Amino acid sequence: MITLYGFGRAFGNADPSAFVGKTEVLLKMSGLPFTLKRGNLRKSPKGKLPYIDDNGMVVSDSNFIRAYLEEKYGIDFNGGYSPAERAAGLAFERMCEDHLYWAIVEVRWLVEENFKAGPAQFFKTLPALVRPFIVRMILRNVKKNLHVQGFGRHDRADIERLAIADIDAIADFLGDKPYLLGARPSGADATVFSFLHSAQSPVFTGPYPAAVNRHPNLVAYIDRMLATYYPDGLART
Ligand SMILES: N[C@@H](CCC(=O)N[C@@H](CS)C(=O)NCC(=O)O)C(=O)O
Repeated sequence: MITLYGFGRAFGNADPSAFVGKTEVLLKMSGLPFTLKRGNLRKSPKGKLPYIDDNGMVVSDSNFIRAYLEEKYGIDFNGGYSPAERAAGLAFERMCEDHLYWAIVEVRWLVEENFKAGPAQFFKTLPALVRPFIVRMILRNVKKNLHVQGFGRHDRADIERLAIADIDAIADFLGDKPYLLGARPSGADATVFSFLHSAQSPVFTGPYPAAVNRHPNLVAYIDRMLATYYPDGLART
């Protein structure tokens, strides 16, 4: 039995981390039995979530989890698409994971009301005495990461322009196809759906929910993915 370690349901999404949400969809696509558990960053081999434990075999990072499922269980996430189509899918995945992701981090962690409505919840269980100190330290780290990545050097309006261009590009590429690459879902949908659903979360103020919702094809796509992979809703299974 495979156990997927994530952060748990939150913000109307499968997980506050779109990487965990992506991995959950990949596991659902695979048809393999799995359970979800709350992970501990200190126990994660790479200090991040998600990771899986498959009868003692621990694999971290959504991309390596996908590769593991392909190699160990012969799961085909390619959806029968051509190499060129899959290459386009991979480019959109990378755009979500390494570009759009950082705008989502910025709006959730550095906009005060969003931080209070969202990430602050993660620290509720810390003793009140040390909580402000730890929160300040973590926020400093988030800012440092954004600076190193580059988005932290732009003002918010410019970050928003970059991220909205990503969302618009996904909408343009999706067009009237049911799934990113065509009539059938593929591994790229696990990623693109999960990041769009994160951007769409109404818990957070800012332009991203509207940037998703003004594209009827993206809204329909998210709803289609939810209906397919979460037919019982997002209650914890
Ligand atoms: N490349 C990784 C990225 C995973 C990742 O960035 N996870 C974040 C949550 S979105 C995390 O665990 N961050 C905790 C930390 O950096 O301390 C993957 O594809 O799984």
